[in-house]
Formats: sequence, structure tokens, C-alpha cells
Amino acid sequence: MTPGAQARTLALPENASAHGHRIDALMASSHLLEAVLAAVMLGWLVLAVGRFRRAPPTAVDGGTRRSRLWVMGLAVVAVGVVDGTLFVRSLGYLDEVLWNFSTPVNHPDTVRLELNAHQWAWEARYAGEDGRFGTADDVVTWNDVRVPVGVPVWVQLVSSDVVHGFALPNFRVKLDAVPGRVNQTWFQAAREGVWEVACYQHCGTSHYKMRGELTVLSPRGYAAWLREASRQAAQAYDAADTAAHWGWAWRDAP
Ligand SMILES: [Cu+2]
Repeated sequence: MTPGAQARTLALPENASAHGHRIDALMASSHLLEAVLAAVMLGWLVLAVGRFRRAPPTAVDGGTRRSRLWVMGLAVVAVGVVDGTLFVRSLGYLDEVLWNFSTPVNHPDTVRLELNAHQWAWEARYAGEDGRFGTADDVVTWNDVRVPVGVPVWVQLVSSDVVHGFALPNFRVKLDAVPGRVNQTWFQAAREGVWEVACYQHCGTSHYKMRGELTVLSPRGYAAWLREASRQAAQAYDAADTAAHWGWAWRDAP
């Protein structure tokens, strides 16, 4: 199957990330609560129609203080339960995963990745064999992001023209690429495979073409690829080619 292709169903794209199930569970619980709420409201409507079909309600049946309190109370409870659950569980996800950069900071094998979004492609930069950005052996790829399975991938993202949206649908990752700032996120692949890198902000006439491949390799396969790509990059390095030197010094404290 080509990346991004999937059977036409209403289901979410297949989850290939170590934390994507938390987003899926959040959406599933929200949908369940909304379905319950919709069923209650529709049931209530049907009951009211049945009850008042022959004898329309009089002013005495509604508009009283008691009925207003009932309606207000139910509305507050419904919003509190549905949105409150979503809010609290979202905070948990942010604290434990999305904003928890201690995981990529502390993991010895974390892959650091600089991404440059531009009309209409994704450029990725790896530090290369020397582990430092901005040196001759930096590996730069075009619409071709490669990461190892099972380790954190720490992304720092910029845009060199307009606002783009970095999206890994199979990893439940979305991050704005904004000119003039470095945004950060991290994710971890749960298994090997080839997945889609998409742009989720309309960014110009060829926005629809702005897609790449995310290839998740075995740790050994990744190390072998990076070693060889880094060697070739060092050989092909041209100090005068300033357009190729768009990287930045890694920012360790997000
Ligand atoms: Cu774009």
C-alpha cells in the first residue's frame, strides 16, 4: 500500500505511534458521551412531541422558575461532563506526553530532527555522524524523513515562507510551521513501515503536492542509512552553497 493510502472507511488512519492510542481513546470517549447526549435530547424531544401533540403546552407548562432551573441545571451538567472530561484528559495527555520533553531529553538514543517547511516540500536535517548540526556531514533529505523504531524523535520545525502544518496522520502528530520561530514536538514510532508526511494548512497553489514519506526503520537499518548518508554528505559538502545551510544550532531547552 502506498503511504497515506488506506481503505475508505470512517475510521481514523491506522495508528503507528507509541502514544497515538491516547488520542484515539480521547476521541472515542468524547464521541460516546456526545452520542449519549444526542440520544437523551432526541428521546426527550420525541416524548415532548407525543405528550403535547393533542394538547399544546400552555404558559403554565414552561417559563416558570422551576422549569428554567431544570433546563439551566441540565445544560451545566451536560457541558461539565462532556467538555470537562475532554479538558481533564487532554491536560493529562499534554502533561504526560506532548509537553513532556524530559522523555526525549533523557533518552540516550533520541533522534534530533530539524525540519524546514517551504512551498512545497519538507526538508529534513540530521546532525550526521558527528552528532552536531551545522557541520559538513549534516544529512539533508527532501520529502523523505527516516527514523528508527522505538526511540523518541524530537522535531524542531521552521518555515521559510508561509505557515505550513506538519502532520503525521498515522502518529496523531500536528504542529504549525511558522516563519520566524522554532516549534517543537516529539513522537515515537511503534513499528516499522512507511507513512505519510502531510501539510495540513493550505499554503498556496501546490499545497496538495506538499507531502513526503516517513520511513520507520529498525535501529540497525537506521544507523546504517545515517552513516552512509552522512559520509556522502561530507563528500558533497559545498561551503559556498549558502542555500543548503538553513539549519540552526539545536535548542536543548524547549
Ligand atoms: Cu504547506
